[in-house]
Amino acid sequence: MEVEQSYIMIKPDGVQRGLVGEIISRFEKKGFLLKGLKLFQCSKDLAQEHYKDLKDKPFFPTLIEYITSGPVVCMAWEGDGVVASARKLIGATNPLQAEPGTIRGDLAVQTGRNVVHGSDSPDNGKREIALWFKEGELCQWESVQTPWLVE
Ligand code: YYY
Ligand code: MG
Repeated sequence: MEVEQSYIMIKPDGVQRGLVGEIISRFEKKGFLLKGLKLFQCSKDLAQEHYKDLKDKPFFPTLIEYITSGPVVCMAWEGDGVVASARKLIGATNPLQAEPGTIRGDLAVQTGRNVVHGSDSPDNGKREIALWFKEGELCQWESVQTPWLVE
């Protein structure tokens, strides 16, 4: 069976606020495997494709403006259950409702500046990683930690 992957992205506010190390570290410490990582300035077209399910929402234009307003950090993380677990680590969409201990709960206050994205299903994880990463940008490697993380 294919190993599950999630597309995690530090949004422009997270980069500008110097939260890149802090956010990456939460996924590293949890024990997921980093398969891809880059700092990237995305086009309007790519942002619109990424958020296409939200294109009829009133906040769509400001969301696209925000996501394209500066570089983002694109990441592919792998592991059993990574999609749902990453959503838990990230916390609720509205940072004021996100639990303390989550990334948004600890580091953000507004929905429109909620510092990080995480795929909402394994299928979307696949779709988003294919959208944001080119062929050859993901690394095939094994972590020495794996035997100490999984039986
Ligand atoms: O998956 P998640 O990021 O938690 O929320 P989505 O419902 O997929 O919305 C994507 C993105 O859109 C959200 O992170 C902020 C923005 N947004 C907004 O600006 N205003 C809303 N009322 C809802 C979402
Ligand atoms: Mg979403």
